[in-house]
Amino acid sequence: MLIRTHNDGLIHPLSSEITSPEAYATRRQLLRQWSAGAAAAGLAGWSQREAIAQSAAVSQAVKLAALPATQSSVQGAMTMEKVTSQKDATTYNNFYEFGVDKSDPARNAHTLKATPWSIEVEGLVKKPTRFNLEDVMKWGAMQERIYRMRCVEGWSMVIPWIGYSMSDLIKRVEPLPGAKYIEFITQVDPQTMPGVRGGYLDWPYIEGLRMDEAMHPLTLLSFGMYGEVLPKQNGAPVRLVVPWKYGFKSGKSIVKIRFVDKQPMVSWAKAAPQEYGFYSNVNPTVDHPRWSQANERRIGEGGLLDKKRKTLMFNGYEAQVGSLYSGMDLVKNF
Ligand SMILES: Nc1nc2c(c(=O)[nH]1)N[C@H]1C(S)=C(S)[C@@H](COP(=O)(O)O)O[C@H]1N2
Ligand SMILES: [Mo]
Repeated sequence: MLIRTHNDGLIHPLSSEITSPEAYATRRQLLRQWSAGAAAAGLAGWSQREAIAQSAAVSQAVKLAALPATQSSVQGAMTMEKVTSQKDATTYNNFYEFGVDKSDPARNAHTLKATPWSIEVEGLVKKPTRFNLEDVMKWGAMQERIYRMRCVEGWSMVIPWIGYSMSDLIKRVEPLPGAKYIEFITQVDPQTMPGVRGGYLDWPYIEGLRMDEAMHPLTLLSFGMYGEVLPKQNGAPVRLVVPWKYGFKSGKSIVKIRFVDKQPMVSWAKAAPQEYGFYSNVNPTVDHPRWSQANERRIGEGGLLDKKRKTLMFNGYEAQVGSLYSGMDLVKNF
């Protein structure tokens, strides 16, 4: 794979436009290439694999398949802000299943077994079914979307995701009228996820959205980033991306989607209910109990000493999503 650096200007070419022509192929071929890449990595000797793991650049070491996409026309989906470097986006991560340090996922996530993969759709839907990832990938047209992402810890990035609106999946599985919320349950495997043995959270990692939030066109079911399939440390092979909420709402490596009638208990609210609520909308006026949420540090803009940016209401997506919360007390519903 060519390692492409996104341009630094205000206009971002579509990742697929700068992909070599031979990288275009059907999704089935892409998935085959992808698993072949993973297998080749598996054949490498122990010491070599250790070296790869230590390099904190696993995503570059394991060749990732291109994931063609068209530019999104969804309102607000293509921010013109400078895109974070692919290196930063793939080496500074939160994925507690692989450890709690920012560098742990890039170092440890190579053990994640991302293929074969299936997603179980259960609860209040017409016909609960387990689907193969390859089939789910065909339920929507792959689009590139450049989203601002803001972690609850106070840092942010701009990432060119690839995927389709979650609403495409929801319509496809036909929720019953009683379905008011969706629970997203992610992979938990102590054999391949060293952090799971660490007991930081009550596994599996679970996230949730209200049905109208999940149906919002900006809510993305993501299969790739930077023109390629998702690196493991970023939640391969499929994750949620909800750009107006703190980063933790964007659950990685989803294995189950459950339609429910009551607000689900989600991992971070369960772990620290006084600090994390169900909604977790980015809101510069509602502080975390232990720190302000008024500002953020954009990764790649010069480190800890760099001047901070002001955090925007709903992470800058207020025009698109503000109406979902009209009349709600956002201090109470944090
Ligand atoms: N399964 C799982 N998903 C997760 C997390 C996690 O620990 N486990 N961390 C969340 C947090 S706190 C953030 S900020 C984002 C980070 O996504 P990125 O590493 O792709 O930027 O993933 C979210 N999704
Ligand atoms: Mo986060």
